[in-house]
Amino acid sequence: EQTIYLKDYAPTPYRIVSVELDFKILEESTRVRAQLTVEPREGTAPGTPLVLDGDELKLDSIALDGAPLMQSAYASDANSLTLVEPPHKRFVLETEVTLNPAANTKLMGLYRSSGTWCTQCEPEGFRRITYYLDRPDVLAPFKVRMSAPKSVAPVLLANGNLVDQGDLGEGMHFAVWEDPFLKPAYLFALVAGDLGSIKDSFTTMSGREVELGIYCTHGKEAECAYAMDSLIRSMAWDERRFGREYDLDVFNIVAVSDFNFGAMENKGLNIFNDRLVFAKPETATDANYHGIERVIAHEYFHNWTGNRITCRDWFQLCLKEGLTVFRDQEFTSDERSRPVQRIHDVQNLRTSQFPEDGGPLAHPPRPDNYREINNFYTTTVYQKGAEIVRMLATMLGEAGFRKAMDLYFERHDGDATTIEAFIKVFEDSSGRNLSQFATWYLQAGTPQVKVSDSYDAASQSYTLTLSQTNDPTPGEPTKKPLLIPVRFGLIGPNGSPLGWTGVSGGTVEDDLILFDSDSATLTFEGVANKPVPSLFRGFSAPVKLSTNLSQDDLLFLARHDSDPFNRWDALQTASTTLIANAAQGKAWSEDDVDALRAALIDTLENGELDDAYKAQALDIPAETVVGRYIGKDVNPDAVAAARKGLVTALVSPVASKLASTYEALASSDAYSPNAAQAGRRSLRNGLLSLLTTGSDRGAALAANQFEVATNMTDRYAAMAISVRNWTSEASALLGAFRTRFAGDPLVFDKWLTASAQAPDEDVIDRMRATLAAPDFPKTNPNRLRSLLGSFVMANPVQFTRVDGAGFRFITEAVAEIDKVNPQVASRILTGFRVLPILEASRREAGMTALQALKEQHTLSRNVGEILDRILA
Ligand code: BAL
Ligand code: ZN
Repeated sequence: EQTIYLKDYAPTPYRIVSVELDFKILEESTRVRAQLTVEPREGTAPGTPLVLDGDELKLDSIALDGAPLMQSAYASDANSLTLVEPPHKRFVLETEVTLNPAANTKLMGLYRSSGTWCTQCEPEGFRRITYYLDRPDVLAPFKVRMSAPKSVAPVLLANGNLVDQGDLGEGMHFAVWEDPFLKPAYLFALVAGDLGSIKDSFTTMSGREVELGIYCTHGKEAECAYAMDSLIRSMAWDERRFGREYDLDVFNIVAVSDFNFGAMENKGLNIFNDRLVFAKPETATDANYHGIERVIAHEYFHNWTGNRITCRDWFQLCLKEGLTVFRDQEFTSDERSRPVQRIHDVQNLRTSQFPEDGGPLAHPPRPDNYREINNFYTTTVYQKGAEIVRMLATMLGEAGFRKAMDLYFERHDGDATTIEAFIKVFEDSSGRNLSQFATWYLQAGTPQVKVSDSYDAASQSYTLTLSQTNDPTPGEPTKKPLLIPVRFGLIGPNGSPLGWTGVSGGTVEDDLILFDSDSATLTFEGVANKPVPSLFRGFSAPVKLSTNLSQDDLLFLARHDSDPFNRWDALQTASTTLIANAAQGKAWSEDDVDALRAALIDTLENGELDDAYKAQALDIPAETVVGRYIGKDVNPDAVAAARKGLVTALVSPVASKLASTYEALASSDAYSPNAAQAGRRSLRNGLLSLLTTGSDRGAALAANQFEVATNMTDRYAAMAISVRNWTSEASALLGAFRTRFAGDPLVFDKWLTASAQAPDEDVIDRMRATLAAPDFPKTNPNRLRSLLGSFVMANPVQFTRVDGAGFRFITEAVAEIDKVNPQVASRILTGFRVLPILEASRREAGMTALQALKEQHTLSRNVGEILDRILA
C-alpha cells in the first residue's frame, strides 16, 4: 500500500477555473456529466499530463472543447483519468459517467439512504462521482443542474443558491443551484428525495435575511425544532463572539439515516446523521439534545473555519477541525455552564484522546504521512487540536485571541492554507515567537508533567519544581520539550489565595507559568504561609499531571480551590488513586475513604454549586480511566472489582442520605432540555448509579424509575445503570425497552449501546444473536457503532477477556463489515489500541485475534492500515 507524505506536497499543474455538473437521477442509475474549465498554472511545462482522480468510476464519454477525444489522447481506469497532452491554454473537458447509488454501501460519494439520494465527499468522495482533481487546494465555483422523477424526488437541493427550476414533462423535473463561493470538491453536496421540512429565517448583523431549512423524512418535522433553535443561536453567537456573518441567501440542513460521520459542513447544505437532528423528550436524552446543539453549531461554524478558509492538504485537517471544535466548545460554554462544559470536554479527552495518544495509533495533530486519510479523522486531530487552540487563547487572553482570529479571517479568507500560516497569524498579531509552541501540532504523545514543591517558612519562599517527559510514540523515538502553559494559584491554609512578591527561575505572566524546558525550578518570594498549589487550572494544557500532593491536599483543593475545574479534578484524582492502588493490591485505609466521602457529601450539599457540576463531582472515574492511569499490566477484572469496592465503601454509611436526596430531586415539571433541568436529572441519575453500584437499594429504585419515567433521559439511565451493574432486573428492563420502542431506529441504538455494556459473560453470545438476526440492518453505521463501538470502548471486562472471546467477536465482525463499509470497520478496530497496557495473557489473546484477521481476510486499505499500526 502506498504511503502519502506531507513532504511530497506540490500544487497541481492545472487549475480548475469552473465546474458545471449535470445529474440525471433515475431509480436505476444516475448519469453524471461534468464540464470542467481547466487551465495550466503558471510554470507548468507544455505537454504536462493532467491526471484526474476517480474511484470505482467508468468513463462513458469524453470530449475536449466540444469535440470527442481520440483514444490515444487519454487513458482511464476506475481510479484515474489522464489527458496525455492537454492544450497549453484554457480548455473545457467534458466527461460522462454512470453511477449506481443504491449499491454504494461505503456511503462515500453519491448513495441512497432510505430512498433519498445524498452525498458525502469529505475527504475523497467526490472522485466517486466524477473524475476530478479531488484535493482541498483545488478551488472552483460550482453550478449544478439536477433532474429526477418528481414522484420520488420532489426535493432537489445542492450548494449555494437556487437559480432555476422547472418541469421537464414525463414526470421529471429539474433544479439548478449555483454556489458563488470558490470551494474544494469535498464541500460539494447534492440531495434528492421525498422529504418534509421546517423553515425559519435569520437576519444577519448587516440586515440580510437568510432562509433556513431542515429537511427530513416525512413525519419527523416536529423533531427538528431543537436543531433549528440551535442553528439560529449558533448564527447569532458567531456574529457576537467572532464577528462572523453568514454569506449565502439560504442555509439548508438535511437529516439522513445512513451516514459515516456525525454530520458534514458542505457549503450551504449541511448533511447530518439523523441522530444529531431528531429530538423529542420521549425518545431523546439530555445528552442527545446537547449533542445536537453542539454539532449543529460545529457544522455551522465551519462556514468560516473550514469552508471560506480551508486546508491546503489533508495533513492540515486539524486547521479546520481543531479550531472548529474549540469554537463549538466555546459556544456551548457560553450557552450553558462553562465549568461543566470544560469538565465534559476534558473527560472526553481523557477517555478517548489520551488512550489514542499513548498507544500504537498515536500521531501528531498534524500528521506527516498516511495510507488512508479516513483513518485520521481522530480524536487527536479534533480534540487535541481544540486543546492547542485553547492554549493559544489562554496565552493571548480573550482580547488578544480575538485580535488574532480577526487577522486570520482577514488574511486567509478564500485560501486553502496550513498550520504554519495559522501559527504565523498568531505570531504577527501578538508579537510572540511561537516556534516552540508549534511543536504541539507536530509531535505525538501526551506530555507527563511532574511537580513537587517545598516551602521554607524562615525565608517565606516557596519552590515549585516542574519536569516534563515526552515518551516515544510510533515513528518518534525522541521528543522535544513543549511550551506548556500552566495556569495556577497558591492557596493558603484557610483556603484563601496566597500572593507572592517576586518569582525567579522561569517565565511567569500573572497566573500563568510558561514552562518550556525539560525541567524548571521556580522560586516564589514573599509567600506568607505554606501553600497548596492549584496547577493547570481549567486544564490549561493537555498533559498528565503527577504531583507530591497527599490525599489530604487533594481533598483540601476539592473544598477550597476557586477554580471549579480543579476542584472536580482533585476529587477525580483522589478516587482514581484509591481504585488504582486497590486494583494493584494496595488496599485503601478507612481514613482515606472517610475523608473522600466527606468531601463528596460536602460537594453534594454545597448550596452554591449547580446540579450538573455536582453530578460530575460525584462521578467516580470509569474503569477505562483507571486502567489508563495504571498504564501497564492492567487487569480489567481487578479494576472493576476495586471500583465497585470503593463505591460500596463510600456509599454504605450514607446510602439513606443519598436515597433521600435522590427522591427529593424528582421533578414533575414538564420536560425541557435546558441546562438546569438536565443538570438536575444528571445529578439524580448519578446518585442512582452510586446506589446501584454501591448498595442493595439501587436495583429496585432503577427498576421503578424505568417504569415511571416520563422522558428518555430517566428511562435510559435506569436501564443503562441496571445493565452496567447487571442487576437482577437488568435483563427484563432490556426486554421491556426493546418492546416499548420497537420500530424506532435511534432508540434501538440506545438499546444496542446499553446491551453491549453488560458485564456478564453471556454478553458476547447475546450480541452475536443480535447481529445475526435477519432484520438487523448491517449496512447502517449507527447500528453497528452503537453495538460494537460501545463494546470495545466501554466494556473492558468482556472485550479484553483472557479467553479471547471478546477480541474474536470483534475481529470477526470487522472482517464482515469491512466488505460493506471500510470506514466503519476500521473505526471499530481502533478499540484494540488498548492492548499494550493490558496484562500479558490478554495482550497475547488480542494479538492472536488480530493476526487471524490479517491472515484470513482480504482487507480494505482502511482496516489494513489500522491493523498494521497496532501489530507493529
Ligand atoms: N468535516 C467532517 C465532519 C466534521 O468534522 O464536521
Ligand atoms: Zn468538523
